[in-house]
Amino acid sequence: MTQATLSQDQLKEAVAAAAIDEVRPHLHRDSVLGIGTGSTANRFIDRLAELRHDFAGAVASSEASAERLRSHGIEVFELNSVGTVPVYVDGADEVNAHLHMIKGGGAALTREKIVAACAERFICIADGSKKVERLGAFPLPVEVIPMARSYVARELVKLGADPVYREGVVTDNGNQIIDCYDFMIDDPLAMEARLNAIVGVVTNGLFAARGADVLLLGTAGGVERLT
Ligand code: ABF
Repeated sequence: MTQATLSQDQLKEAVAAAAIDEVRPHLHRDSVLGIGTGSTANRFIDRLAELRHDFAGAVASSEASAERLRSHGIEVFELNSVGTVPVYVDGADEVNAHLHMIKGGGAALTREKIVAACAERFICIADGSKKVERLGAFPLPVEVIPMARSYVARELVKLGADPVYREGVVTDNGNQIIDCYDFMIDDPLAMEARLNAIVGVVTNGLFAARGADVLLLGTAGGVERLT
């Protein structure tokens, strides 16, 4: 098969496989790995299952990933019972050349950000469609305390976003999601801090203050490794 015929699914498989090689040096009897959420992370979980006897277990950024890990016989730990996490592997909705990301399309952004904060190393796995010059074509998710939703939406309009309530979605933390459309982001670091300062915002999907350390990007030419 030529590289040009690789589907998005095959690119996700390729980066999941590459991520296994990336985490291998971190596998030992006591290590607890950080595991993300989404279809690319799921492929990584499925591959990790073969190595389940080589490490202690995992912390997960969502209930869905925790369930998948357990289904493979991988023990899932509470983050509070674990010290630092040597490595965290997760997908992204968009990633730029600085390895800043938009995440949270799957509504798991807060837990993802917490696990990322605890991780010594963040490995982002993504197919080539996720790489962008400027973040923002993908609607930026903001997790809000439910009673603050309208207030936060008004503040987001002042910042230039077109906020849309993601109806019917309740996060693993019992909160709601507002997606910011038409919101091109020139300075991800500054905007991440600005959004976090709005009262009622739990967190936002910009991962710039703590971006990825390594990006494994699935492209027609193979898996690119960017740092
Ligand atoms: C998580 O899963 C999220 O932060 C992001 O929204 C999503 C990416 O999903 P996929 O790998 O299915 O494209 O990593």
